[in-house]
Amino acid sequence: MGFLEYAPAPESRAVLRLRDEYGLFIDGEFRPGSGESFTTISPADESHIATIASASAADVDVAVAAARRAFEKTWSRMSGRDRGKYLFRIARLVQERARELAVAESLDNGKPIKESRDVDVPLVAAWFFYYAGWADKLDYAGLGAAPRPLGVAGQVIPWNFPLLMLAWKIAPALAAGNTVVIKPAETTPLSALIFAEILQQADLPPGVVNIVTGAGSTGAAIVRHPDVDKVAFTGSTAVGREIAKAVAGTEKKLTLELGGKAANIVFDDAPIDQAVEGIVNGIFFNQGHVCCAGSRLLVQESIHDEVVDRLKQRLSTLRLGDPLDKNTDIGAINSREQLDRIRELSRIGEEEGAERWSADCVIPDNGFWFAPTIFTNVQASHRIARDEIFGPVLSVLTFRTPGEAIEKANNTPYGLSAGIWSDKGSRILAVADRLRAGVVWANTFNRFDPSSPFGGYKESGYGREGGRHGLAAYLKSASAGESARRVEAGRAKKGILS
Ligand code: TAP
Repeated sequence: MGFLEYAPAPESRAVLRLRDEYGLFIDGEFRPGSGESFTTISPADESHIATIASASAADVDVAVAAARRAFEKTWSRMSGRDRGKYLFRIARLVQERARELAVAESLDNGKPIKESRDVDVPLVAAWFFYYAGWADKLDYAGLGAAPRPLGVAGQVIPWNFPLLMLAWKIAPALAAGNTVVIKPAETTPLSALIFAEILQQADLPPGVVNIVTGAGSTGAAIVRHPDVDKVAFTGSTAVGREIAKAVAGTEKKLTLELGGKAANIVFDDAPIDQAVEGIVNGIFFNQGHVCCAGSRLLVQESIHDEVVDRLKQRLSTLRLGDPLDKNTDIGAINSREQLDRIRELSRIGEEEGAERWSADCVIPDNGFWFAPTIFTNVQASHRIARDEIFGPVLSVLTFRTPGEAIEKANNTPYGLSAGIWSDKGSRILAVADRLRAGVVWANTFNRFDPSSPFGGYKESGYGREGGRHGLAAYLKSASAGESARRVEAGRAKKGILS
């Protein structure tokens, strides 16, 4: 242990009230699944956490039927004000059980507790609070008076932000009056199942939210179910493509939030210390398992050496280890499969001629770990500059002029996010305007807010989540007759004669 080394500061697991087994959450209660159960493990030490039920196509059918009943009998008939009350209640319960949710998330996913505690869970509550506020104001969502919910939403989410992605999906769907069947990822079902308990605590009417755990085939059964009106998917571009094909030609509405390979552009007039922090946050937050991660650093040639040197110094101070330790900066990689992919792409990076540097940290004996890594001397044609690695690996490229930076930044099949670091506001605006990315951060990175729309261009998907735009994905405009009746009723209420 070195000079002024941090003492261990583990968050207690005692706050968790884990069950040995979790069933499917359908129609307001937990019930067994008819598929083969699976185990969820801690990626930090491969220890068993709980046994999880798996939903077959028949179970998905039961869940969709429950969602349909709830949609027709209760949820779509309830006033927006009352729906909002349930959402506020859920938000407050998330806050009350925040510590437990953060511990569960770090245990099951491997992310550092300081991130699940300070970022994921507060944002989950914020998402529910935000959309609770919208539930009785849908007339102002920009879709005309009295927009209608779509019906049953089938939602499939990934493992990198398990609870936050669930909130991004469920909160707007419910605010708009839809009911939900959602599948968390196979490696991270735990926080969704604790969330199911919160729904029971909130007395949400049965069937409004159904949580079905299982593998990709469970997701495919949801997406293909004929009684699902809306499909919302977050995950890889490959699976997104399959889903787009499955939904094509049906009446289903679709939003896809897929992968990314964001450019983080640092100009020579940028405040370097801030930029270095932003680069670290951009790619090493959540072990780089972030769709909008700043995985390609585009740095102006004149400051390349200085930035890379400072980055290496900074990375040498990051602490990798126990996700439940409050001092941990870099947690575990979520699964062996993901670790293999990161290793393989890094091996290819070296083979293609890029120069690899990894922080010198002690890797625990068990579990899945990867030291923060930087590749310099990267060419735009290298796989590590094109493929999404989805891990703590940064590819550094250089540029000389703003035009070259823009060209290189846009030279990707993706278009989810980008970052610009510069002292000049005019340059930031001019460059941002020409970047083909759904979100562009300036002198910061990886900032999320429920009121701000998020989504991609090109192979990063289509549709927006967050803000008023996020509601549009779960609503349809009222018919002309319905709008006219509504206006008439409003006039009558105010005593205006037509
Ligand atoms: P995927 O393998 O695509 O899995 C995502 C979800 O889809 C999981 O629940 C998965 O189930 C399920 N699934 C797998 N095959 C399916 C099929 N044929 N039909 C329906 N569902 C299926 O992605 P991942 O590895 O979990 O997540 C990483 C990817 O997600 C990255 O590319 C990342 O960029 C992207 N991502 C994007 C965003 C946004 S907002 N754009 C946010 C987070 C992540 P199993 O887990 O059981 O396999």
